[in-house]
Amino acid sequence: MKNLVVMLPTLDEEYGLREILPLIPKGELKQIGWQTEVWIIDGGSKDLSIEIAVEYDCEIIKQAGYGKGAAMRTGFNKFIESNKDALVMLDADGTYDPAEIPTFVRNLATNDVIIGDRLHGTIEPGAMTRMNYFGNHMLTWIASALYGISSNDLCTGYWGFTKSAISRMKLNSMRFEIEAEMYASCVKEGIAIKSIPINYRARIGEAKLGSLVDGWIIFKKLLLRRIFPSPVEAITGKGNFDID
Ligand SMILES: Nc1nc2c(ncn2[C@@H]2O[C@H](COP(=O)(O)OP(=O)(O)O)[C@@H](O)[C@H]2O)c(=O)[nH]1
Ligand SMILES: [Mg+2]
Repeated sequence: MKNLVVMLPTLDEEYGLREILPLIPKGELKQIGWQTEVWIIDGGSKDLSIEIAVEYDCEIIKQAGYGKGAAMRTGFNKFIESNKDALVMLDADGTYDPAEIPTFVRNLATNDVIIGDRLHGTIEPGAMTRMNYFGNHMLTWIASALYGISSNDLCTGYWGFTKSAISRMKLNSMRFEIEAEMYASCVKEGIAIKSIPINYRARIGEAKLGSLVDGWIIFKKLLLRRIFPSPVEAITGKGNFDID
């Protein structure tokens, strides 16, 4: 039996967690040879997120620093030190369907990194504002043009990784630019990314991403990593959590 971590960055997602935690298909994963543990990387939730996570036997990890990027790096570090074999991350807000986790895991048998591609999958009505739709396409196009390796959906929050891929990525993002940096780092390290189309649903609860400011930060990160391919200090979450 191999060991899988399902990692959920969480900041006040009681409604999302209530919906998705029961949908994580641990039984189906066991049938295909995977024992699953769910890690909640908590950014200091003040609602009932933690209580719900405890109810569903999740491991609760307090993130270092602030922001989704710092949270993912906290989780990646813990994963590297663990005896687990693969990791699937998805947002805790109900936008991604946990029923698709086994597809990610099956694809990890022959690929190091899998992304859930919303832009060539199904975006349910109301799931993405017009501005976000435009912004996601534009950033994805810019990433492909800058790096010469096509990205299908730069900002997706649904990813699967082998341990080797996570150990090789070098990251220092604090916020929502983390996915762009993961793409850039995979290109730099020569790790191929396979896309699989997924279903993207409307969020449950309140969004934390402010489209314009975060779009700008993502764009700057793409440029920065094109010029300086690795961060100077923080490597996969180790090091400084205060720099931006
Ligand atoms: N641990 C942690 N999670 C966060 C933080 N900010 C956002 N998240 C989580 O990251 C995921 C994506 O956030 P969301 O607001 O939905 O952004 P969007 O989907 O990109 O619009 C959700 O599961 C959030 O709860 C943070 O500072 N810390
Ligand atoms: Mg979301």
